[in-house]
Amino acid sequence: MDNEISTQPHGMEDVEIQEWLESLDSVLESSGPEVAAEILERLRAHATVNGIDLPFSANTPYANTVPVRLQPLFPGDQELERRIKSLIRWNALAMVVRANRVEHNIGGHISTYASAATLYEVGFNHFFRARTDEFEGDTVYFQGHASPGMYARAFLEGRLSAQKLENFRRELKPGGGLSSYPHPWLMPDFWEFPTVSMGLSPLMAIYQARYNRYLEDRGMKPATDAKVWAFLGDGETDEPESLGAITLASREKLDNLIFVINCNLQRLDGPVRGNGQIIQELESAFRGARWNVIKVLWGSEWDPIFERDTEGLLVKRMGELVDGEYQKLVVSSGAYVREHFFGSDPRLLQLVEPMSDESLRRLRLGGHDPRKVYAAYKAAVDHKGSPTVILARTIKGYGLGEAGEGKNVTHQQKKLNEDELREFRSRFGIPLNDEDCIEVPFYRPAEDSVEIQYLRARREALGGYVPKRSIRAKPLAADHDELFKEFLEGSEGREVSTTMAFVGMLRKMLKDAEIGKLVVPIVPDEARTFGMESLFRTAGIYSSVGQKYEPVDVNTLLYYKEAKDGQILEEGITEAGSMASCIAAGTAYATHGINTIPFFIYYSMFGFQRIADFIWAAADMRMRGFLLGGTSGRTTLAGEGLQHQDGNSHVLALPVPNVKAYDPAFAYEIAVIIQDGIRRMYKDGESVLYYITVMNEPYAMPPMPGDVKDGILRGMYRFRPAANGKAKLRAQLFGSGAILNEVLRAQEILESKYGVAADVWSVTSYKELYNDGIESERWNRLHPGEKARAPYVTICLADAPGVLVAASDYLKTLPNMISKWMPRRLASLGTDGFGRSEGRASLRDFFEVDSRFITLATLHELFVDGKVERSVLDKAIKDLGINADKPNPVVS
Ligand SMILES: Cc1ncc(C[n+]2csc(CCOP(=O)(O)OP(=O)(O)O)c2C)c(N)n1
Ligand SMILES: [Mg+2]
Repeated sequence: MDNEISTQPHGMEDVEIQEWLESLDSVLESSGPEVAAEILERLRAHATVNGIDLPFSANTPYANTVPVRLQPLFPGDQELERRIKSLIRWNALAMVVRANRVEHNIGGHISTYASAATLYEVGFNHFFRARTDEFEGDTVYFQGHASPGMYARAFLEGRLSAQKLENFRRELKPGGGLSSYPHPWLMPDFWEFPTVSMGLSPLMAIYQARYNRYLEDRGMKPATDAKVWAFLGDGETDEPESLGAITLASREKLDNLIFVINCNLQRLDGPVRGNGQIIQELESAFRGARWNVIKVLWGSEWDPIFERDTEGLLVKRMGELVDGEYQKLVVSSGAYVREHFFGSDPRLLQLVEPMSDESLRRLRLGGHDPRKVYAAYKAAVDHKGSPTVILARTIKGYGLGEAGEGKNVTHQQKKLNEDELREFRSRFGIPLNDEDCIEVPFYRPAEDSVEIQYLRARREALGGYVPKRSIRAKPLAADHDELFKEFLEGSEGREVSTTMAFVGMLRKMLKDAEIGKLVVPIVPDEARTFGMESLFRTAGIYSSVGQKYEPVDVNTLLYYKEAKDGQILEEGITEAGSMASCIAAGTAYATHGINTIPFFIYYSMFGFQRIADFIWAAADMRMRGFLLGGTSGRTTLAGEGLQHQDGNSHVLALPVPNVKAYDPAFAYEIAVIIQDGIRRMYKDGESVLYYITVMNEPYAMPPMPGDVKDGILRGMYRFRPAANGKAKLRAQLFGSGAILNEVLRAQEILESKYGVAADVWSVTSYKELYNDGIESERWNRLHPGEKARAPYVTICLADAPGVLVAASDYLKTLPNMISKWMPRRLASLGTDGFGRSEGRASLRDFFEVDSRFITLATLHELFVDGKVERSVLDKAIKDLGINADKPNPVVS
């Protein structure tokens, strides 16, 4: 094991080792730890120079990082805090047990909080500062599965009623209940951060801490010593997102960030690292990433044993055991511990000779000892220059005894039998008699009890209650008509893409008096792809250290300008990290009381497809802001092939209820959507966010054809009616994004070559149309006696004659899902299938979405209706140059 401290290397005499240790001790005593560290460093260098190949290890011994002599005095009333914690333990357990008695299998977790209670209570009583008018407060990400403990505490604090606790996981009961996990969507006055999809919260916490610095560096909030605390499980660290950004945290010197990893050595199925040591593994990962690592492994009961052990035998022994063995030890008798742990060396046995078996059994782990946890937290908040991770050893299901303590099944434990309940009650001294306790009532001491008084006083001293969510930003005032006006006027023939149009709007928004400072452009190393490099110079790229080098392109107009007050978050190649920044920015209206407006622009294929779970969490968190899917459209993004060309994201946006998804074709549509989005989110305070796809095909942007704003926002409007409304052959064509141009070309071909007069509609949002349609259906079903409501699609097409054909750069399912509210059959063209590395024209031929295929689809619909002859179709296929035997893109 690489953390061993060997006492007898290669036959070396104990006495020699002893001398070295003693001289180090004396340096430590006379000159302090810095000098001792300096000497060791010099020794290491000296050894290297002399050819000694020192093995690399990022580990320290398997011992507490804060030595007893540096342990601060515990400032609280330990006995009272223990009693309060016991009551919270009881109520947290009661909540889950009761819920599962009422409704079998409703779920809930007992053992996670049971293991973490001390970690939280020390935080609540001494560290977590609430948000107040004077102080922004600490930000705490609670481990999702520990939520019963947070509810139980809020119950003691008088913030949640017994009724609410009774309805844990039964939120739809009269009077409301409590959500299973932290969900701001469901409990918007309580929870701030959804944490239960494991791995998301550690990454979000890192970017939150970084965003706090960004706001400070840009002068948008005062610099404070507020901390971001993230509580996570040791099993959770296997999620790639958990450790995925830890080097950003150290690079940015985020000493406002503290991770607390509850190392109970277990996850759901069993041990996290039965054959290894998760704590040492995490220590080396975090130390390697230059975090400040504080291990809290052993409780105070161990201190005298360590003190007796002058040879370092104990710490050596501790480093030898694998986690599977440790898991067994913590649930074993004192005699077993003596034999199997201390029994490996007679000298170790001697160390614990004076101790009874019972006192050996009672040797606590560090994470269950408030004094040790306090010492670690204090060291963490005082630490400067890097983020801190606390690795705290605990027992999963602590206190559950036979009902699950340390057992592999404990994660799933939701029911306790009568004996187990009585035992738990007795162990934690809950004042309930044998009879009452098996009913598992919630227990709250009287308001004037010392427990409640103490708990309240502690929270008062720390500024109020945590967690608590409130919207602290004032709504925006302006309408921004002036700002967006120019984009309604078209490009006067100049060919621009919708991406360029958007960047133009962004540039203008950045200069606006009201929102200019609030706009936060976020890009994952793709700004040049989107033509945003001009913003580098004007807005600057945020860097906490400014720019320490002269950029290679300094002599150019658009040089790469990094600045401490830079506005752009250029995150590098991390969509997950960029999304986490976007979330921090888009929830700052609550977290900081600042209406920052994120515009996160990325390669659309790497958005919903890659980081959908973060977007889901953002939606739960009531994030406000804009996601921009750049280079979107499976046939519009040419050349890039199957892994880049996005025909999916609008389908993947469907499930997120409060995401408004738009596939605009023209600059004015984007302007209308963004202006309205800012109003809805930042003026009217709606909990929605926007997904807008922008494309890279340049074409002339037309002016807005009359007042079609309402249609743009609701999902469709007639863009260009047929020239000859009296023609016999009629059609309605629907297009979205860049494919609308293909539809317009088809309109011309149909009119000039086939005598078909077609109206062209721009469909800006199939999702909006779909939601409106299902809402009308639902209302009609529930109100059969009242005048039926018609979906917006139906209203739009009420008098629209002819056959119906839709084409987009996305899956055919989008138009299909609204077709039932259309007056007649719909033919849908779309880009189902894998993309290809090809040019735009070939791609549109391959996916059958170009003007020729739209023309053919229209003629075919007319043929099916008996309006044109077969021969017209045959001729059209020939004239349009369509290969009828081409491969089917869906399956090729
Ligand atoms: C992404 C994700 N995958 C799986 C789960 C299901 N799950 C919930 S708790 C849990 C085990 C948690 O173990 P650990 O992180 O060690 O936390 P502990 O309860 O031991 O403190 C799992 C697998 C989840 N919530 N999220
Ligand atoms: Mg665990």
